[in-house]
Amino acid sequence: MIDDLFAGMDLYDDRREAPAEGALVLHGYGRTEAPAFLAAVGQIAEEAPFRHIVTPAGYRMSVAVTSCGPLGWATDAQGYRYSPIEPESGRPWPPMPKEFSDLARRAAAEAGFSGFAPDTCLINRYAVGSRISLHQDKHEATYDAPIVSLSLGLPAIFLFGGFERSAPTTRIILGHGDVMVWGGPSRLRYHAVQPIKPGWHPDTGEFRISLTFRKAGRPRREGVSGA
Ligand code: MD6
Ligand code: FE
Repeated sequence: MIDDLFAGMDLYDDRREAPAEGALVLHGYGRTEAPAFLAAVGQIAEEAPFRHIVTPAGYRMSVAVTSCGPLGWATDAQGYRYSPIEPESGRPWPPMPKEFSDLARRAAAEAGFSGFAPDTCLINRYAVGSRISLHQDKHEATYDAPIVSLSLGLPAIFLFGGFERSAPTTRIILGHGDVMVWGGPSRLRYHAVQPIKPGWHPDTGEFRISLTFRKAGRPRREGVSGA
């Protein structure tokens, strides 16, 4: 059944879906950039290797992560946080390639969020069977900016929910090159990634890679001295 759905995907290569107000799926939006982006991810991972995050509760996540940009995703006994330093190496995260932030800014603008300037790009690597359970993204200093995610490689079933964990979810298939934006009234919607199904993609092999762009740090208050 699902295989049939995936088999039909090419027919709908650049279709757009708006699962809720403030949310937009741009199928195929990053397909042209994908090979260069994957090469850049390989370079970033040489400097800041993919690591399996161990949650504050001691659970080792199945998804491996790294980051680029001024801030990166870190976790320790105190919980999750954004840090300018990669905790294992003590060094700053690799810079965010301009092509990454440009794509994120253009995609955000398509969804009505102009001027998006991400200060972090979280790179997730999902092996077959890896998943992320239902959660809200709320570790950022401001919810004014949207979240932009680019999917590469094996497809994922993304569940897009409501404002309570128990709310019904919409299933969205995110394939290679698909971009999803959620912000404004949808910024705090619960979401999840279902376990990645076995498969093989010519560009990523047995993995799904997602790049998620966020404005994590303090909003710049322009014109306010000392801000
Ligand atoms: C995705 N990731 O990889 C969705 N959220 O497509 C997330 O929703 C996410 O990977 C917060 C922190 C890390 C994540
Ligand atoms: Fe999330």
